Amino acid sequence: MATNNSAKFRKHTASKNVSTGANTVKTAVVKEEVKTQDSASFASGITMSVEELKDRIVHHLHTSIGTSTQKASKLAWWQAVVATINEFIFERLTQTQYTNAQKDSRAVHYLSAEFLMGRLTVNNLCNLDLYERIKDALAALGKDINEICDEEPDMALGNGGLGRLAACFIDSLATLNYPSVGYGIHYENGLFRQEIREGRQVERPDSWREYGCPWEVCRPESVQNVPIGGYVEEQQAPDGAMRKVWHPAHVIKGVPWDIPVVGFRGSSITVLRLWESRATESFNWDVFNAGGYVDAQEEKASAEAISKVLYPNDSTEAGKMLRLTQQYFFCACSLRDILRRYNRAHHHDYGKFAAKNIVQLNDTHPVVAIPELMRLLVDEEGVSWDVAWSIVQQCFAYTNHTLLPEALEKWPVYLFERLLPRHLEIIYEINYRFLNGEVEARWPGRDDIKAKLSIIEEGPCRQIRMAHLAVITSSRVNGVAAIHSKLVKENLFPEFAQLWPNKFCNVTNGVTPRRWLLACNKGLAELYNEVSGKDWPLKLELCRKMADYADDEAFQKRFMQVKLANKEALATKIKQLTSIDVNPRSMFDVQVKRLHEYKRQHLNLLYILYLYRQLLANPQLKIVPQTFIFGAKAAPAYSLAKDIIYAINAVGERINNDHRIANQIKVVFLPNYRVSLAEVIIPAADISEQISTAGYEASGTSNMKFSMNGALTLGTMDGANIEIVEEAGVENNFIFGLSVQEVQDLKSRGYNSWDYYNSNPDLKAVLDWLDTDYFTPNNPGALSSIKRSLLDGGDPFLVLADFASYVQAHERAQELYKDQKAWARAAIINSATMGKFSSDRSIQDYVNNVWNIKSIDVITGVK
Ligand code: 26V
Repeated sequence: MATNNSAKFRKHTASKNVSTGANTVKTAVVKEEVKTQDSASFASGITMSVEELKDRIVHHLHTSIGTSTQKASKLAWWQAVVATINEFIFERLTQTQYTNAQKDSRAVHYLSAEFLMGRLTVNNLCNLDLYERIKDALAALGKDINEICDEEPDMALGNGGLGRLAACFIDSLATLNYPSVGYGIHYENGLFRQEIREGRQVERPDSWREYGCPWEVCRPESVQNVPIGGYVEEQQAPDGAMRKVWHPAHVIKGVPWDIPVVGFRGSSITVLRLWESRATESFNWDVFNAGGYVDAQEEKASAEAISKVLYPNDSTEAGKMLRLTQQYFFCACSLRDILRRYNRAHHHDYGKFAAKNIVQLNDTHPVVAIPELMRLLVDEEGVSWDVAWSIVQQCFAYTNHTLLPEALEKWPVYLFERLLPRHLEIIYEINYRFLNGEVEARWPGRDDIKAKLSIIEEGPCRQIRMAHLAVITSSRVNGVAAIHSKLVKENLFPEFAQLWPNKFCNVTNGVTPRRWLLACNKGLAELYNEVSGKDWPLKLELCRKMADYADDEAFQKRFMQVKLANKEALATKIKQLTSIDVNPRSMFDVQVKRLHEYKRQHLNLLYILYLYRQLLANPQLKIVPQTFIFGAKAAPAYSLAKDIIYAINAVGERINNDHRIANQIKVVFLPNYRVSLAEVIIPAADISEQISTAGYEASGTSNMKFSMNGALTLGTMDGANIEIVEEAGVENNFIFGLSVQEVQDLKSRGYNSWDYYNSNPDLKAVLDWLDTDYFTPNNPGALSSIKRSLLDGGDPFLVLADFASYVQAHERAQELYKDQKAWARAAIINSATMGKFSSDRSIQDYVNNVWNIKSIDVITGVK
């Protein structure tokens, strides 16, 4: 390989400082180097041969699964493989837990209502360095590893970015040996399964553990009881002091299920502990004895309902009560678990509690943990208010993941009164002390500021602002990308930032390179092994070495061969799922993410319509063949989002079957987008569509995964896109559209989308097309809700304002794609420069700036 290309590489690195016109903020510098393992401990330490592993699989097929090699289904083979891997995992789990208990150093508890884990088999095999051996062992048994691993259902216990981030963070915590536990909810049904019927989304239940989940272990010894409902009584203690006694109406049982999360090379195992709700036996028994069998069943059903289903992100009123119950339930179980572990070592002396524990609140969903910990310490452990408040303030930190007003959680006071009467009193007390203490001291007599900062929002329906409670209490508050953290501080919480400027910080998101490169893109991983050595999954910065080969034609060819193979695999998947034929040599342009107006899938659709019109108007026109690939779930009650899915399918149907355009463009909507599908889609993308209205996408994380896998970003200066192009070079991506500042300016000047409609004939033509029956024969107007929202609805996300610039970005992309060498160069540089976006770096930023914890070497040999 030629290496004489440093001049060009220098050109690319210089571009890090190219001005982007957007407000960028430098992220916190990683103070401590991300820890890597000694290369002497190179592999996972598992020495079993292929032959031995083969025997173990057969052994488990016989003794754990109870079947034979002749009879076993694919599912049974998969279960036997998992049982084989679990032999190693459980041994290491015991060793990790023993070590952590011995060291008794500060641990992080990551509280998240969502963990979008996806599948675990391939990931665990790669992290344990067992993938190749198990593949060979299965091959020797006449089985194909891909087919066997395809049996595993996705653990879809999350909506999207926030839940997947939690899953990446758990992976990094395990890999970096930080004492940690992930706490969440053991939903019986994850995010709905999406079917597409006649172009429309239909939601179906997702039962990921219908036939059991072989990774999880139930821990009956750690069951917790959680009180709920009832009333509060004020009692006088023998010493004359007044105290509050809560008489709950019910007690719910929390049953913990542990899922071991394997760090890279099996370094340590972090536990994901998910709580399942059950009815307590005692209650059932009493009702049963009183002759109320049916009542007892009802009680059982309502207790079990708490962890039944993950709610999709939407702003409907439906299920509010149950949602709050879910949040309280898992927080209460988790805090009891933390206290139990602490008290085992410290005998109810809370002097060191904050030194030993930090709780990270993943968005506002677990914020009810704050009044719950106050209640446990003050009411149940007899700690004074001031001491408890000081402990609680040191223990909590809060991450904000969105600026969307409708997504900032507020709970009606009446709900709290009914469900958590004592917590409501505690919240009032926290609020009273805050408003009359710090706020009054800073802004004396300013009732307007008090009203603005209060935890309670006054109005016809008084509400509790969970984000305010989180900010007031937490030691640190962070956003998830530099631009987002700046907006959190300056636009969302400006007065709080004036009170406590140092409380606010940024931790740019990251993704685990183990799942999102090593496990899902074996071809590219092999190239990195050659160029950067085998430590890159631990130290993603090492990948930068590949940029040295960006101009090497032989290397470019190999890189593009890997991409082509991935595109062929995706084309096969597309055929299998949709019956659509796509050309793997066409440019794969991909937008996969939740459907939301701010993410602007409809901007993408308008461009496709524009391109299609050009082709119809000019039959001689030869363009770069393009395949537009979408994947997106819409919240069930979000009707415009569902209409956009329908429109993509209707337009796709027409285009894909229009022989006049000779297959120059294809449009594919892949149903049921989820982690396991992302693992096939992302390695195959040429273009990554990241086209949110600037200022609305807090970070985005698929943008990082796409770039790592060698896609070029076609996107706005929003969220982490800004930092991605800072690393990869703006000239190696296609940036378009208004900046955050320009969006703010345009909105304050008064935006009128009709002006864009009237002055751009192409835009007018495609919007008018939606009103006809061209795409929906015999049903004119079936797509017109999109046009209505963009014109009569005022186009709240400035789709029309960015349309012309978006078209130009696409034109630049096509120009570059015609020059495959130049394209390969840009793709290589994108992939090579994503070191910053490893979730290991994010975790190290949290450790340095928020958590103050130490990594621990696991003591081996413990039985
Ligand atoms: C919630 C809701 C609820 C009401 C209706 C609309 C709506 C829209 C979005 C959300 C989700 C808010 C939290 C969330 O998932 N944020 C995502 O977090 C990712 C990880 O930090 C980040 O990369 C994404 O940019 C951000 O949208």
